[in-house]
Amino acid sequence: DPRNVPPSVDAVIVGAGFSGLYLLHKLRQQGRTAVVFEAGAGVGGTWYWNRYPGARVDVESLAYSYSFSEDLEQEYPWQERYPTQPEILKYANHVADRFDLRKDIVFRTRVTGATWDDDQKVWLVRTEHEDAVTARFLVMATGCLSSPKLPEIPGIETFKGTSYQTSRWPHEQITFTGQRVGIIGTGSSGVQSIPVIAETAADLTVFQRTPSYSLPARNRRLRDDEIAEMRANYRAYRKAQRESGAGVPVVVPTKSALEVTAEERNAAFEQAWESGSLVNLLSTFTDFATNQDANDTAKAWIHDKIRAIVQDPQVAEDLCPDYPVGTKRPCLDTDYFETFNRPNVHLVNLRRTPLVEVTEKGIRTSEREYEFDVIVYATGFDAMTGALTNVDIRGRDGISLKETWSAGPRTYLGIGSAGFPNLFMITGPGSPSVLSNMLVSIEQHVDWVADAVEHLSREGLRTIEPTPDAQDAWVDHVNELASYTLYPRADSWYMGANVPGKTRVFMPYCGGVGEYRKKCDDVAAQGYEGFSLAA
Ligand code: NA7
Repeated sequence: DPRNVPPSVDAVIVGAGFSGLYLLHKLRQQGRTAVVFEAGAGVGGTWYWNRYPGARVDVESLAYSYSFSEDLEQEYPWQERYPTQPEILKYANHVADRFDLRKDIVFRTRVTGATWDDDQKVWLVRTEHEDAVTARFLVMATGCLSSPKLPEIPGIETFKGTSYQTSRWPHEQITFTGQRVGIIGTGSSGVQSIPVIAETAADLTVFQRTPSYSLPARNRRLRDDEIAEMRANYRAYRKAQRESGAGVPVVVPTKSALEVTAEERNAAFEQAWESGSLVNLLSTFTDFATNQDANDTAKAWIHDKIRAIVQDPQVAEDLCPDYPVGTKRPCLDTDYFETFNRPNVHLVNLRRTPLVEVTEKGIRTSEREYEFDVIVYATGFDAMTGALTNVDIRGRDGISLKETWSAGPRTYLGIGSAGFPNLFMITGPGSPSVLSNMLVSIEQHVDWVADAVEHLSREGLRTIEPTPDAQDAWVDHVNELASYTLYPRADSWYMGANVPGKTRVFMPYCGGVGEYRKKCDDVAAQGYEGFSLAA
């Protein structure tokens, strides 16, 4: 891994996850020069960092994979329905090797700032190692859930035992045998790791602020026949993915949850529960995401499931979420609720007894102190904007992206932001991103960005930048769509509600990846309508 930092390139790409890898490949195919800066020591982004026990994707492998190379699609030997983090990381490494990407990636290098030079029409990009690179384009391929956050309680550094963060998990094998473990956080990372940690820990105490809706994943090894069938139909399947709502084709619902009998409704929920697929649950009925009464039927049904699994009635009640189903990111699990029946697992409801501090010995709530050998923080991310605003990005006239977004992110299509010429975001706020199969959204954005770059070059143009009017209209549209849904009713990271002081605004575009793609394609077809292009 010799550091090979060119002084000047067509594009600086920040991040060597699935976005950065594909964009590098794509730009190279166009004959352009690019360098990728990656903070980690390897490729994979999210899947490089999130190595906690039980980490898995919750979209099926055959769908959560690149479609740009038919050879890759036909040859890659996926093992599991929902692959583990090591299997996904192996895939990312395979792609990096297969397309010879590493030679243009500079590892262990965090980008700290980027300043637009309006005379030269270039970005000057700086890194933590004092590299300085000029680039015509700056592409933030930094991921949506990549800037970790710890709980905002005092004393975290005083703990004398061992602390781990799920999103910064050590590379060596960690064992919990004989140890007293406390874990804070019950989002996907908590829900996936708790059952695995519980298997070996002497004792596991789960600190829960908000319970999650979770479905059994019914993970298993893929069968040869289903792989063969997918490979035979991949083109049609990929097309269906791109036209779908969430990047995973589903049977589109036709009925309201309120127009069918209770039996019919329960049968539909049961089928979704048995299928081990989140999108199946979220698409049982037409009005699931928009009508509280419709949503309440699913909520009550899932509460009954939890009560049927969890033996202690108080623990079961504490595990039942109160917000509408789907308004916070639901989880897929393996034996999550069952784990609370183990004698070595305890649940602390932080709504009753809030966290007060971390002490030398463990964790103190308003009720008492708990002593641990290990504390695990599964406390999530400064989602969607954190990785963008952590870099000191200065656009036209030195304006700061962070300051410009202080009242919430403002983008056009989630791809660009007014005042920041030649800056592209892959799956930025205002795009479907986290409401979709990320691979589908990533490929669509990368293709769109590469086409835009090609267009500029063909037309002899140097800059592209959203107009303030187009951006205002897009932000309004994204907000309006969200206002038709139940999403704003939950304190979710979609709303920025998990980060104290962050402005509450629903960040992703919730109109579906199919509609969104059409809009992006139309914009390009109209000569990049809503962007100003200049020589
Ligand atoms: P999430 O989903 O943001 O979960 C973080 C969890 O940590 C969640 O239960 C939080 O409770 C909890 N949390 C965060 N801060 C605190 C404090 N201060 N006190 C107590 N509890 C706290 O992150 P994940 O890593 O699990 O999953 C992220 C995404 O990755 C997931 O949605 C999938 O898309 C993949 P809260 O809900 O905020 O009350």
